[in-house]
Amino acid sequence: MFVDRVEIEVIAGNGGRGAATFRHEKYVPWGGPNGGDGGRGGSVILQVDPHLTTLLDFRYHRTYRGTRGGDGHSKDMFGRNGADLILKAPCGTLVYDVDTGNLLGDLTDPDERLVLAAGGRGGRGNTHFVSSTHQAPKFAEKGEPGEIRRIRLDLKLLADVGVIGYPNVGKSSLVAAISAARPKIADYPFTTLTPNLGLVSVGPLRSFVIADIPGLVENASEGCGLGHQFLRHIERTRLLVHVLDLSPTTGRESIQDFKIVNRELERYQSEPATHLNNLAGLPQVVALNKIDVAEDDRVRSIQKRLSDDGFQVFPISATTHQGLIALVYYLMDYLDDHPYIQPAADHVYLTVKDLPKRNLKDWSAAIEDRHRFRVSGQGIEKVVMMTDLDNREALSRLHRLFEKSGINRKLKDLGALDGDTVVIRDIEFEYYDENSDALEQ
Ligand SMILES: Nc1nc2c(ncn2[C@@H]2O[C@H](COP(=O)(O)OP(=O)(O)OP(=O)(O)O)[C@@H](O)[C@H]2O)c(=O)[nH]1
Ligand SMILES: [Mg+2]
Repeated sequence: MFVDRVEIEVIAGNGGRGAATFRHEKYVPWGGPNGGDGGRGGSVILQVDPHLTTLLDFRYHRTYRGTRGGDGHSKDMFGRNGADLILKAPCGTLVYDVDTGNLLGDLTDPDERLVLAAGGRGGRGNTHFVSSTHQAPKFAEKGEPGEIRRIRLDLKLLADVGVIGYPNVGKSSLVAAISAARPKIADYPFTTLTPNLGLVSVGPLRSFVIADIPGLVENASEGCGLGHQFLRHIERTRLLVHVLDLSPTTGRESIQDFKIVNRELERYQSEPATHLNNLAGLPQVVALNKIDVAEDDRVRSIQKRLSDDGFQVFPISATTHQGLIALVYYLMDYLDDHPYIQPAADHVYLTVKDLPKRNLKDWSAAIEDRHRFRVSGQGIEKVVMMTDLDNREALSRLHRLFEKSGINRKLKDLGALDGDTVVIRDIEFEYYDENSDALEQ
């Protein structure tokens, strides 16, 4: 089965907890703090596996998690880092953030990697919280939560040459005759239901990848036949081979078919709109197939007609292999003369690392209800989630931070009264005026 679009959820591992421990030495009953940091949570990473040609594996499993980081220990021992989860995808996989619509990356090189969700940092042990006024902090940080993201994987196969044409004209037969691929071939339309890739070797050193897709019929853009859905897989090719059937038994007019297919290419809209090729603008060569059973006069007249229109035309037979060498060498030479140029991106490629840094100053406070306020902001939410709220010292440190960052002042301006509820993420705090020391007790 061929799957070229999936949506998954990726959840990176949380960082491990920092330790809040103290040295125990002989004759030193209460040594200094020695709590080690928690380990980093495992990230979820997508990596290209050049042997894959489909996203099928993602069909059966929708949520992927990195491992949690280990907790820190006493004696300054750090927790173990969580294992990264490496997911494999074929070359040509475009990665989108479902919620923002941003293109996060376009994986085109073998073994290329992209972090889909970064693991959380480990919580710091209590050694980090020593200050001149506070020599023995009895608290440590909890680990940073791992990133959670909804991701769409969108495969657009990478091939050098695309084979197009009306159904049953011999597209798959051509690919089978010149490459090692063994696509299904049969004497009825829509034998090919999903794209096939074949590697064509030209002499000992040169080769190119050819893609065979299902046939196109009139009004494919409106969903007739198999519609336009597979055309995206030839968007990244550099040239197309348009196959026409010249056998007398089809009862079809080859030039007519040629026009129909080209009209459908013009109607094709890349979705989502990308910087990739406009199919109608790709160079085309024409393969007049089945010449083993065609009338010579007809071959000559169609060849002349299309040559006059400026096309390179190759009379061939995928069955007897007549004319294939000339076609293959032409394609190879064309590709050598027209190297693939990564199109200028009209998208911002954002990797997780490029995402805006979480800023403690970047928060907002709003009234949710009469006695209920919400404070949001990635930085402040993260600090709250990493604070061990059961620990009084840790809590008072958090309270000082609310004070220092101006959050308390803002809440007061919004009309917060003692005893009101302040929500950060899903954690509720009780508001007290900054002059009150209720939280510091
Ligand atoms: N005589 C003759 N028959 C051919 C030649 N090439 C293909 N055929 C026959 O044409 C029929 C269709 O071939 P396919 O290769 O399946 O055609 P296709 O264009 O891939 O068809 P779809 O995938 O259905 O669009 C098969 O019966 C082939 O054996 C040829 O050069 N000569
Ligand atoms: Mg076919």
